[in-house]
Amino acid sequence: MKAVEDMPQLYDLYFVSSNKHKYDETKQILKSFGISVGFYKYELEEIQSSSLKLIAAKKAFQAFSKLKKPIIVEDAGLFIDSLGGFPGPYSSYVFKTIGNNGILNLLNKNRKAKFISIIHYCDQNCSKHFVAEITGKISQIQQGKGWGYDPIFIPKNFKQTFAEILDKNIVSHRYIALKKFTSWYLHKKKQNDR
Ligand code: ITT
Repeated sequence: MKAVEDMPQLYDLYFVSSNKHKYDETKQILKSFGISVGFYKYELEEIQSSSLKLIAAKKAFQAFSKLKKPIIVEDAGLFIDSLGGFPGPYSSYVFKTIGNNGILNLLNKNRKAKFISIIHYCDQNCSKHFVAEITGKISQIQQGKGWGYDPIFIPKNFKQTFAEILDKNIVSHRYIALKKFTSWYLHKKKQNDR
């Protein structure tokens, strides 16, 4: 188990992940909703499943049982229409193996794709998930310097990839899922504070 970033400050909520890019985006998005979130960098075991929801739920239970504090985890994936939804739940492995050029080499005319994000919250009393997706298409070549699939994903109504646009954190799958989480979480906090 690695150290918590930003210690010694303690947070009411932690994002547990091995992926610092996801944390950086989550931190920025939640900050815009007035929520502070700490980072617990941890390699969560990812079960083999075709269901992002199930993968996210298992990650959340692992994370909570390690940290014993309110946590969120995320399972995200890129789903490409002409590849029957591939890489989907295998997005992390596929990125590490064939990468963006490997994906580009598999595609022909139909380039429709979507990103899905599942944010899963867990504390000692409660377990809840929030789902979001953003549709778009895969670019012809890699464009821009971003992490993961950002240089090849062009969201609907945009001409540039996630790696090139400044607005990623106000339109992305992660933003939409975290926005849903936020309205639930703030309501729950208000009720608990009464
Ligand atoms: P944790 O499970 O430890 O949180 P991970 O990197 O495995 O980290 P995911 O399973 O959620 O996270 O995501 C799978 C992969 O999908 C991720 O490694 C990236 O390559 C890609 N990905 C997810 N969201 C992305 C985004 O917003 N932009 C670009 N690529 C993304």
